[in-house]
Amino acid sequence: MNIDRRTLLKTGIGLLGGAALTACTPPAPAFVGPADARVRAAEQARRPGRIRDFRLTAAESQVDLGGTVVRTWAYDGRVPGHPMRVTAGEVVRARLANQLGADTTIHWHGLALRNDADGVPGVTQAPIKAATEYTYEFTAAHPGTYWFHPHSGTQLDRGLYAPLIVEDPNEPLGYDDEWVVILDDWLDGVTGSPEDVLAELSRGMSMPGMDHGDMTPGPSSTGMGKHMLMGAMSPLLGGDAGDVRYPHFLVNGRVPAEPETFRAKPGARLRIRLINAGGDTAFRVALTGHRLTVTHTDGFAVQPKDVDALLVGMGERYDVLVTLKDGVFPLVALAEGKAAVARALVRTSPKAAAPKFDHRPRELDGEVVRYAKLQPHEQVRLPQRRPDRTVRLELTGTMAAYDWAINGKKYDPETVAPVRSGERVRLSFVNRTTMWHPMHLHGHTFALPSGIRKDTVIVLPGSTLDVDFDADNPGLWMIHCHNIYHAESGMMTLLGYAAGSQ
Ligand SMILES: [Cu+2]
Repeated sequence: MNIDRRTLLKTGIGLLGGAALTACTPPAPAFVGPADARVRAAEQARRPGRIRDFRLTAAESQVDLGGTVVRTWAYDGRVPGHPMRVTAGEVVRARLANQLGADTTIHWHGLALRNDADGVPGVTQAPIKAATEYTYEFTAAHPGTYWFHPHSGTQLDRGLYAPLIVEDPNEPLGYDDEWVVILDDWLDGVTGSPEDVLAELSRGMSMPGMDHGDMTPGPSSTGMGKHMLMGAMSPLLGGDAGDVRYPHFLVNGRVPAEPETFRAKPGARLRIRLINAGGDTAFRVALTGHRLTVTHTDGFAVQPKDVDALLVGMGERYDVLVTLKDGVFPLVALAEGKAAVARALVRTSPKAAAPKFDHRPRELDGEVVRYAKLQPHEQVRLPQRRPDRTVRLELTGTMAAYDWAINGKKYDPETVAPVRSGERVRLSFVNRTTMWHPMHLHGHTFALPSGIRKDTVIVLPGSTLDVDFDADNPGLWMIHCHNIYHAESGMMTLLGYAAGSQ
C-alpha cells in the first residue's frame, strides 16, 4: 500500500499535487484515474445532499484498553475512534490532521464512493504527509455498517480505526436501540509493533519446506521470533487460521477482563452492528443465551435468518437483531483458531452476576452463519445477467516464504485488470494456498453465488469463489486480502476502468 510514481503518472493524479510530478507531462492514461471527469460525473449522479463536517486527528496516543495502557497510534486519542454517523445521501466532509510523524491516508471501507476519496496512496491520492492536513469529501450513497482505517503500510493494526454508520432515512427494521461492536486483535505497544511483526514474518520460516500447521504453538528454537503463530487451526476456516500471535483481543477497545457493558431493559429489541477491524484474526461471535437474527452482510440487507453464531473475517460486517432476555449475557468473540476471546456484556438486570471472563457460550458451537444459507433481500439482489468479463485472481503464496500474492505476482501498481463501464464483471477467486483469505474489493459491493451482497469475502483454502458486480463506479480500485500482513507482503492488485469506456 505504498506510493508508486508510475501509477501517479499513468492515472494523471500527478496533476493533483506533488511538485515533482506536475513537472512531467503524463502519457495518455490507459485507465480512468481519480481526477477524471467521469469520477466527478459518477459522484454527481449520487445527488450529493447535505454536507456533514468531521474533524479527526491521527496521532501517537496513550490509550487505556481496560487496565492495559498502551502507546499506540489512534484517531483523537481513542480506540476505536469516534464513530461517524450520517444519513444515506449526505456528504461526508472529513478533515484529517496527520500528527503521526509518518505518511497516512484514510480508506472508507465498503463504500461505493468517488474514486478520488478512496484513500489508497499512490493510486487514488498522494500520501498525506506528516504534519499536514487533508480533507476527504464524498457522498455516502448506501445505508449500512461501514468503517474506516488507513491504507498505508500496517497502520491498520495499530489503533487507527472507527465505525462509519450510514443510516437509512426509511429504516425498515424496528428496534429499540443499537450497539456498534468492533472487534480487534491487539499487540501494538505490548509485544511490539505491526512493523516488527511484518519484518519477522517477511523473513519467512527458518526451516524450509515446513508446512504451516504441523507444529505446536509457541516460539521454538528454530529461529522463529515471538510474533509468528504456528498451529492455529480452525475447521471453519479450512485449516490454518492465522499467522500472528496477539496478547489481547478487544471489543470496542476493551480487554475481556474489563469489558464494555451495554445496558437495556429485558425484552428490548437490539440491533448489533458487528465489525472486524482485526489484522490477522477471524472472530466467531455469539451472545450467551440468545439466537441472533442476521439482517445485513457488509451493509446490505439479507432475508432475516436466525443463527447461533457468526464467523466474521477481517473487514467483514454483519448486522443482527436480538430480543434481550433478563440477566447479564456475555457477547463473546472467539479468536478463531487462537484459543482466546474478546468480550463485552449485555446487562438487562442490575443484580445478576456476570460469568467469568473466560466463559465460552455454547452458542459458539451451534449453527454458525454460512454465506450459502443466506438469501439477499429483494431490493439488493442484482438482476440476472451473464458476466461480460471474468477476472481470474489466483491467490498464491506460502507461509514458509511469506510471499502472498495474486496470480503469483507481488503487488505491482503497473498490473491493472481492465474492465469497462456498464459491464457485469465476475471476479473468480481461486485459492491455491493452504490458508483462507478475506478478499476485499474497493468501491463496489459484489454478489455471491447465493445473491447476498458483500465487499469482503472469505475464500477458503483450495476453493474457488465467483462474485459478480456491475461496473458502475469509474476509477482505479484495489482488490486485496484484508489480512494486513498478507496485503503488505503482496496480496493486492488493481482493477481499472478502461479510459476508452463510455
Ligand atoms: Cu490473505
